[in-house]
Amino acid sequence: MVLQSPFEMTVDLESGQMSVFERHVTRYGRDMIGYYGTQDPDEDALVYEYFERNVPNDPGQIVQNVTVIYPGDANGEYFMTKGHYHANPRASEVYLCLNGEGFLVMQTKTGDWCACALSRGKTVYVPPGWAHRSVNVGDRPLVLYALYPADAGHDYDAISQGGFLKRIVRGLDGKPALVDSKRVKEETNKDRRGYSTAAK
Ligand code: M6P
Ligand code: ZN
Repeated sequence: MVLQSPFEMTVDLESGQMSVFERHVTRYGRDMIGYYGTQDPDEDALVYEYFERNVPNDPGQIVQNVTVIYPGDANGEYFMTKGHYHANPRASEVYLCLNGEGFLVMQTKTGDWCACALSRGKTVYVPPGWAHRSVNVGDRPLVLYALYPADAGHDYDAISQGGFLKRIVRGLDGKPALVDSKRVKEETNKDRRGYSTAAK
């Protein structure tokens, strides 16, 4: 076990900008092939990015992360993260929304699901065993601060194979609607005039 020295930093409460980070990951439309229900996002659209403070990969260490999901959609399905289960089934996560409007969509491998609305000041606890994906339904960046155990690990395979049970699309009234993944094609093809392509 590594004896980590204490450290500090600042997080801008509007933009989420961390004063120090070691890891920065960007996800463009081209990195999200197959994650959306009906259509991949424009390949050059910046869908989301995240920043992390590295700590040793030991049980008991905690990673600090800021994720920014940009406004936009792919055929009406709002921009979102890939979503993942933790490879370590004992690992949980806490989210604090700093800015924007969205949802944290969660599910278990036994078919339970939950969608918590996100807005400034809202926190969500993701217990062990729950996959999680954040979705921006607003017209400005959705900024999330998250804490999770350093040994959590990310399991994307279960998501890229089975997908999420529920998806959030722009409804015909222009408002976010939660739809069953199995029905997303019907829902998004009902009336294409109802959908924007903010990413393009
Ligand atoms: C959150 C955390 C991170 C994750 C990031 C992006 O801030 O859960 O661990 O990497 O969102 O989500 P994903 O890895 O599913 O693309
Ligand atoms: Zn996680």
